[in-house]
Amino acid sequence: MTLITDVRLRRVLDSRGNPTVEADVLTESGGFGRARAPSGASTGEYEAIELPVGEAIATAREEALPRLVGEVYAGNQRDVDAALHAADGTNDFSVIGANSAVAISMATAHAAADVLGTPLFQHLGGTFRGDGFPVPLGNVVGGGEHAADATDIQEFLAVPVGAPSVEDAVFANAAVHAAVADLLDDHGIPAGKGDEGAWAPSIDDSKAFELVDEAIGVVEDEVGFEIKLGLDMAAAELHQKGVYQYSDDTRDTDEQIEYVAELAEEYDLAYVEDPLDEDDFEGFAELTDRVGSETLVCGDDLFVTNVERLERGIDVGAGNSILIKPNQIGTLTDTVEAVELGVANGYAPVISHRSGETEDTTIAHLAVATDAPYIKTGAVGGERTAKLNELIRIEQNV
Ligand code: 2PG
Ligand code: MG
Repeated sequence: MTLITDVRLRRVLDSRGNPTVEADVLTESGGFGRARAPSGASTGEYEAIELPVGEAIATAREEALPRLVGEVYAGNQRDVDAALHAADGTNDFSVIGANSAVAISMATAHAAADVLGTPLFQHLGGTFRGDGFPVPLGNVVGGGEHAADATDIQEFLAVPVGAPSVEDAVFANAAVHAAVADLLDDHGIPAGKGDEGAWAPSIDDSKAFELVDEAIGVVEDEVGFEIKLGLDMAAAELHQKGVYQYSDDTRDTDEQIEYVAELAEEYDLAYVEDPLDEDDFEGFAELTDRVGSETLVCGDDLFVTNVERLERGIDVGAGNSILIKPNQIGTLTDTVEAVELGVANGYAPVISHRSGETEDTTIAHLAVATDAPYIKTGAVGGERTAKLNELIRIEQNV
């Protein structure tokens, strides 16, 4: 039986050295699951609420555990997540914290998979899931909220669309990351790394385009398959007083749309995330109209993994892709509902890490379980390779 018999919550470290919530879930038959909440830096205004860790743990113990322990079967994920919602009582998890909620929700899924003796992706995806694997988007140069004194655009991503396997794709992204380092070195440009392990040199966006484009070309020649360029512009962070404020430039909405459309054309962008502010559904729609046949226009801060916001986007044609972050919405059930609504309406789901991460591998399983075409989880660094290496293992074991 999968009746939940214990939930243990504790404070552990994330990759930025901040505290985050870890949950252990135990079941009647000896099942065990463990998961950790990630944490964003460029968080969307409409995300579920991450509470200070001590408060999240205390209120979850008080409000959620009595509704879970001895009450709910770990194998019934919808019941587990409904209990978390009932314990919280708000629509943004502001009482027990989305950080406690997501850790418990994901840990319970791990415990249920353990009871069944099946890998998590199999438990979540079931026997009739597709047999595809997600293309990893690898962050190779970045700035914005993820590094001081670096690019305005938050993430320059390698997108190995032609890779014959996840393993080839993962190594291609690491090779682009290394090739960027060589080029920086050739140009005498020093660079540390940002929160997600991407290079964070003090260069402007146009120089970053030049270097990443060249690095991708070098690696494409080596590996013999196509690698494209993608971006997360995290434009809500640039948007101030009605304009997009770059280091050396200011763009109004029309100019921003024009700028992104030109970039899409010039660099043959496979992917652009959050090219406009998180409230600008119309701007997203206009850009999607212009470039959407060739480029995925993805809403992260725009949709925040929330079906109501996605429905609004679907109504006006804003974007053709949705970023999926379980901690933006708080439970696996809500997360999968956002994926399903997206897929049903032609929005490509991109399962994503956060800038603050742990060694948790749940999103790798979630991406395979939902047959997502893309996963965004960095290129290098232990908390990123935890997911990438798990994808390689899953690919070899199915
Ligand atoms: C994003 C993410 C992850 P953060 O904007 O997509 O890359 O960053 O977790 O800081 O929101
Ligand atoms: Mg983003």
